[in-house]
Amino acid sequence: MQKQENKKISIIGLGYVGLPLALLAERKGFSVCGIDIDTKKIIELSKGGVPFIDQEIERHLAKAENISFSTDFSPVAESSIVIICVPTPVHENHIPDLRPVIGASKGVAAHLKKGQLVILESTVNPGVCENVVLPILEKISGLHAGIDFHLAHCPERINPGDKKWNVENINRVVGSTSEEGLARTVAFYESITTGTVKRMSTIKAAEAVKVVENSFRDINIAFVNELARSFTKLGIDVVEVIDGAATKPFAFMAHYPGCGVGGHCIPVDPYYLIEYAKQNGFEHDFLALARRINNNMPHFTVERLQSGLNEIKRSFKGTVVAVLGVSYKPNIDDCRQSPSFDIIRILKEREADVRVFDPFVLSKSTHTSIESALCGATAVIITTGHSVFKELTPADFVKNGVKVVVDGRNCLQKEKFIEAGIIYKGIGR
Ligand code: SAJ
Repeated sequence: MQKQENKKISIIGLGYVGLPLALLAERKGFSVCGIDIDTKKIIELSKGGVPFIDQEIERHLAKAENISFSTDFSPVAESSIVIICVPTPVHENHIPDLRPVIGASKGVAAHLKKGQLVILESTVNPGVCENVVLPILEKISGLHAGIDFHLAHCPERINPGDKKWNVENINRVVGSTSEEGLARTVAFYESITTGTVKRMSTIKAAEAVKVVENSFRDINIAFVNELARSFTKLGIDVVEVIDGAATKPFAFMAHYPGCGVGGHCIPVDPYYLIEYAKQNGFEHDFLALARRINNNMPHFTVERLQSGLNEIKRSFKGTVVAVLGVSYKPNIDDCRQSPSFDIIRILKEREADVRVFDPFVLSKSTHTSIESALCGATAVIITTGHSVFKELTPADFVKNGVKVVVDGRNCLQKEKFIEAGIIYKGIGR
């Protein structure tokens, strides 16, 4: 007989993953307590404010009646299910940083009760649930996994800004250290989502799914980024070729070159697998090479600008360069691991006079409008494909005296810029 959950759940970590999940569970009839160590965030949420730009979340939060927010972990004791959704970044040296997961596990463990189900949604490499989270939960609570409480993993699949796939309809995979944990976790996600919920044979297999799906994306982006560098020498438009290859309805999945790979998933998750495999005696040469290729795209982008400045016999020193875009992908305000920061750093090292504008990230912009950023600039680098940048015409640049445009996201109409006499440099075209 399936244990009847008491409909109370705690969600630890209220970012892009935890907050949509908390609001979905509330809409599906659960009594939810959102827990986060960020006091400012909890105060804002308690007043109905959303700590990042997302109209959908704002709408759901305004209507939510059975949700509360807390900075301390004591509500965990009343919950039948506790879900950990904290970040899993990497250190500067690309070594996984599990401190948020460890901190959250300790917070949960201090209030863990018999019969509870703990689910980790954070993206981790295989082995973290059993070798890091489980020992903390057992040691601090004195309870035994698989007997007194259950531990499961259901990797998050939130895609910020995605209009089609969301927390309510995306398919999930689940693994657990016990049959009861698996059954309860599957039942929970089947009760709140319309997507499929796939049972994995082990919790390690569930952990491996997420790092594999995101490594898949990283290597495919590295493939087209390498093609972009090669085709620049060959004088072939790589975007045209990719679009040509994409007419093949099977065995090809289009990815596109750009000025770099940002975000909290794609440039991070492969390192979790690389490091774990290394600890177990295997070197992921291919994954590591893909990371090197993608990490080098900001340099390549600045080389493209160098090539354009050479045509007008200008050096970087003292040249006004406007960088349009800070967030790591279009029309959102998330700038974690954004390649824009590398490009800005390299330009400053080359002593260019750098301006920055991103309408979604004004806090990191030096200018407050496109016009003010372009006025008097000799060169522009588009680093984020925001819709508002895609709409820019050659006239917007010519009237401000811009001579060189580096299209870091291949989002402008190349031919029109060339016709207008602007030196256009794309990534692979
Ligand atoms: N990028 C490229 N070329 C591409 C695709 C992306 O250069 O063809 C760059 C983007 O500009 C960005 C970075 O890679 O800087 C990451 O882009 P992303 O579209 O992968 O966005 P993310 O990081 O939000 O990835 C999420 C992931 N979702 C989860 O981890 C749950 C990823 O698994 C999804 O595949 C991805 O969204 C998606 O498909 O949009």
